[in-house]
Amino acid sequence: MNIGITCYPSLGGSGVVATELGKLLAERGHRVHFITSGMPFRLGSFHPNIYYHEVEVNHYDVFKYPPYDLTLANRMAQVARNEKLDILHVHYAVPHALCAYLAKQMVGDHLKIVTTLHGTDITVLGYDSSLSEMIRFGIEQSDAVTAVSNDLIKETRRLLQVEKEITTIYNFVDKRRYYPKQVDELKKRFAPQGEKIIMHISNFRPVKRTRDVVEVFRRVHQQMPAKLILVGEGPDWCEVRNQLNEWGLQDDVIYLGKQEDVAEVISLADVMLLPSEKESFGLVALEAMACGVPVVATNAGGIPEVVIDEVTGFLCPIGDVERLAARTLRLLEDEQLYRQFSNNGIQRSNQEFCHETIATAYESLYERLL
Ligand code: GMT
Repeated sequence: MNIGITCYPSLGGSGVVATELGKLLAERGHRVHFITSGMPFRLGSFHPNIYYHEVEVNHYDVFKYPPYDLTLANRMAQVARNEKLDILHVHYAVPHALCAYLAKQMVGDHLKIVTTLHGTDITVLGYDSSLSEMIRFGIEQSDAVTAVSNDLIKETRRLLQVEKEITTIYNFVDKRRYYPKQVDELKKRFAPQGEKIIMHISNFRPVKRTRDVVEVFRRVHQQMPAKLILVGEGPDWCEVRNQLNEWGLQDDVIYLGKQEDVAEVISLADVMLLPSEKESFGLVALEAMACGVPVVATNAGGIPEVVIDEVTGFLCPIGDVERLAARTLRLLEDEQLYRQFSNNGIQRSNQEFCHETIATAYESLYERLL
């Protein structure tokens, strides 16, 4: 098949999933055309079945705002025509589903549109009345719609009153790259006295509740020698840093910023902390499980579909920092429980979220549409 993929190419779970899926489809012999505003950051090395079509927005003085959405739709139509696309798979509804709809109007009905909902495109933007009509329309006009969790489907119906069929296709990890890595030497650099390592990875947006990460770490740190590794950057990053400094914790915090080889980094952690307020799936929780790192998270959104409470980690109510800290300590203090959760996580990620199974699910969906 000739498959077009549009996603946000910079850091973010939806871009990661879209890119990794494209790579798997290319490995399976499909020709994959990325139509994006920049090179998807996890695209990696050259593959003869992968093509990249940049969306370049012109900045004419006459426009107060550069018309990115229209340029994208135009580029989608060009690529669809030139490369004879069968499928245009867009990740994140806004504005991609609507751009794909416009492209289809330009090239004809043979182009099938698949929209994958990822989370904040519904759970945050769905509340925005300046966008919600457009999101609903984009979803309704797609030939097929998938969501990354059952909870996200429920939220889509609740917020947007969408009636269209939506199928859950979970996110995945490529188990050839996500497994417990040998990082003993590296670990000694970050935790030279054998301190336990708590890790948080996110874009530091308010929905991630990064202040709770600090609160939990402070409590754990009072009870045992521990280090906090923070990966990623975003709007709340400064506040987090200030708070950690104010509490005198700065010497036990490592800021890694944005990282590409997350499998290596995650393997450093003893616990992955994800205290989000909203999380349609929680890709980082899955990546942690695959690397044998138990997860302490909130029971927000789709997280319980990924992390099984008391099996692969612990789930706590949103904002309950006392409990999040107590659960983290329990895991770190009980070696047998820790090993059990770690093994359960590896097994669950391999069985339920294996890259092969999920790639086949998307492939079958495309075949059904054609
Ligand atoms: O988490 C974010 O803010 C980034 C966002 C994105 O668009 O990349 O992530 C969403 O999609 C990921 C991939 O499907 C999911 O794993 C995240 O749970 C989801 N984020 C939220 O729902 C907040």
